[in-house]
Amino acid sequence: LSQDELKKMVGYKSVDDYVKSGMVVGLGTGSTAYYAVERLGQLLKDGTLEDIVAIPTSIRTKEQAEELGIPLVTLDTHSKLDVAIDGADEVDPDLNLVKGGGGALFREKIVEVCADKFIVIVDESKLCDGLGPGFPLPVEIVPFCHEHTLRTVAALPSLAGCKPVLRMGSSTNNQNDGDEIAVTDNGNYIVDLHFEEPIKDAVKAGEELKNTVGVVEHGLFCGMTTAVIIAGADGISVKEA
Ligand code: DER
Repeated sequence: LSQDELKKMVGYKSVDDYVKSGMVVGLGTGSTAYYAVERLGQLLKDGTLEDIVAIPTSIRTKEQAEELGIPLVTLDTHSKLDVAIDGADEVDPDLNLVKGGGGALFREKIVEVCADKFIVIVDESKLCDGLGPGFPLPVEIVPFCHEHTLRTVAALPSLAGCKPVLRMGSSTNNQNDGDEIAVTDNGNYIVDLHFEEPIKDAVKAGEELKNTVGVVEHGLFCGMTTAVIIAGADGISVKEA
């Protein structure tokens, strides 16, 4: 099975297993979450699901959901969600995550912290023993004096040894494929922190990042995951927190 087929499997299963009629559903961002949104659109269209409202975590997810006719609301009218479904860039054994590879980490986190259940959908390539080396940690920062904030973040004790790279080109991936600074849906910049060794204490690192003036949000999603649906060569497995 290709990686894309694995992503489709977990995307569809997350909606089949966790979304019921009448729910308020958070819609994640990225190539795996794309399939969960597609499945929700299908089940609404064929009448399997009814009376659903959804909250997108990025402009591109909002556009995909609109095309599928999924009724959309925002946190302003719906501060409590029944379930949110999203992908991840890395999942450690405690189900802590690195997210933000697609540049949507702020809107993802503000939505997903409001969900009773947060279901993470990944192919097995995202599993790791420790967060950091497998995928650089995205941190959203304000544009004002961003070099100063980049240096300040890189010097944080819990992030010792990281190499900060200001994301260039498209904000939706960290390929740095352009000569313009990438800008998020919220008008901010992203610094991707590259690590040789795993982050020792992800919770502490997250706290230090949030306490740094100039940092809007970071891609460490700790203690938020309800369950991870993992598609691998030998089938689908579910790990619950
Ligand atoms: O940017 C994000 O947070 C995405 O959810 C990312 O973590 C996973 O994207 P993928 O499903 O395309 O790998």
